[in-house]
Amino acid sequence: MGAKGGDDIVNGAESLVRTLVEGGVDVCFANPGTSEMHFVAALDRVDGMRCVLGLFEGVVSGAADGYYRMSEGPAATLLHLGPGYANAAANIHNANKAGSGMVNIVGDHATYHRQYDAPLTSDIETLVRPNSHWVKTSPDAKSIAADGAAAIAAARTPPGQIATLILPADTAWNEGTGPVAVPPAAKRAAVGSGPVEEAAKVLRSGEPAMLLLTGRALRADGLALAGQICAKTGARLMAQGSNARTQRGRGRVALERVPYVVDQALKVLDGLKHIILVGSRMPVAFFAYPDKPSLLHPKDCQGHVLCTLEEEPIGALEALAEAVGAQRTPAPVVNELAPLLATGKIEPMALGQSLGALLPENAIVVDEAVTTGRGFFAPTQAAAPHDWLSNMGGSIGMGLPVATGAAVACPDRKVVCLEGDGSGMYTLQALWTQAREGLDVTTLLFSNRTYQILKGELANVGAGNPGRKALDMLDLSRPDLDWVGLAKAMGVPGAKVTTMEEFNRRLGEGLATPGPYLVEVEF
Ligand SMILES: Cc1ncc(C[n+]2csc(CCOP(=O)(O)OP(=O)(O)O)c2C)c(N)n1
Ligand SMILES: [Mg+2]
Repeated sequence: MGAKGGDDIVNGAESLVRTLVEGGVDVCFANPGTSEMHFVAALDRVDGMRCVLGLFEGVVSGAADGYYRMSEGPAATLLHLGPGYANAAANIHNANKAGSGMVNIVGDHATYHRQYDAPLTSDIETLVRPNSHWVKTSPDAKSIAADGAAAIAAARTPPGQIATLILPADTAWNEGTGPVAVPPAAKRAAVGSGPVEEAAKVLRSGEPAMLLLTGRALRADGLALAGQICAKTGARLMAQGSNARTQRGRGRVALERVPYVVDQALKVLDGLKHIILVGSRMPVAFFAYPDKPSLLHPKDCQGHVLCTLEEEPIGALEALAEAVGAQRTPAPVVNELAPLLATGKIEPMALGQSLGALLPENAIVVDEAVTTGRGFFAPTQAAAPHDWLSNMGGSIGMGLPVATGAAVACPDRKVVCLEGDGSGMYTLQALWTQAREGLDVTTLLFSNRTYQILKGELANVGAGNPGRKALDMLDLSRPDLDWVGLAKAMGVPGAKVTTMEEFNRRLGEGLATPGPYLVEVEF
């Protein structure tokens, strides 16, 4: 069998790349291998595809997640067989929970080569299925473009889906077709009158009620409507514990999140009789703990679905505002001044305060600050308007990659990545991609040299008093990580700070200079 794919014919890989570009998928986060070489070669022959190399597949998939959250269009990923996918899987899990769409292209052995069980052979379909809404192995080169178009359509299905196209090497190098047009994107379904009437009835009853928001409803327009409804009816307003993208800051309706700590969450939700679910589900504890409930709402509290995550929330909130007569009620927006800079010793609330003071207008905040950042919402509430992106799937190592993808999606906006030292070590290669692509990301690396959160969790699960061996599993010292050195080695300048004055200066410096910058916050 002669390998084709010279300049004279359009091979399968090229027909796929053309289909992607013409279908509006013009960014590909990639970590290729031999089976993807024809795809890589096609990049030179097709204009319009921006290809971004990640040096670990978790960077690739996390970047696709951040890209989708900010651009609302899927990026492609290029991954090398089963192991490449497996390395990407944790951040695909996170993206899936975030409702982010992406088109994964996973190379495979040539169809006729699979039977010989060469080293990289594995059952890719089985590996990818749990985190993919759409899976297909392309059977031949003539099918690839059509399969690619179907994958894009699947990825665009609201709120965003994971589509995985497996590309055997011979389907990439044999003669393909022209590009295939992508079917029109599915629209979010409108909510009917039933759920609106039910929610309105609950709100009119005067019983203690709360609107619980997530997903698309957390943009400024949805928040304004929810703010009007709550101001008019006296209902409370909250967001889920984690949310893919929340618009916050001055001029917007502020809201609290359901706390992570079970006892705090139980207290916050105590007394409620009704929760109106706007894209959300009834709140559940992140983990089970002995003698604590999994469900966080009071026993006699009822849930009412106004809309699901897939449905269109703005129309539903408009209809609800009308039904309760809130159209002319002013939404209670934040109009305080941003906080002043904190000084002195570094501690979490001081960091939040200075962050609130310095966040530039329209910043994108990616939050994987874990314990350090748990209280950052309050002091950043009156910061300049910004978007806040959280970890949706609980798999740490999303922060630096999501920030990378968000910066690719929004080159005119400043990205501020809040990163724990433990979480940061999973996917620190993202810093290299930020340097190579000149991405405007300022990373605040919270170097407490521990898995701090797990110290609390050890006690919470009733595991008893930890001894030396157990504590060593939660400790990141011996040796201490040199984050400024790590960043520098990957082409990202940075500085270490040990006081709030230095923090303020260095964060200011990072924000004022284009390109990536890292502040190692030692405390
Ligand atoms: C993929 C994955 N592995 C392990 C964990 C368990 N885990 C949760 S938080 C955490 C440590 C976080 O440490 P760090 O980022 O330093 O946050 P800190 O609590 O110190 O602020 C670990 C290991 C996880 N959530 N995901
Ligand atoms: Mg830590």
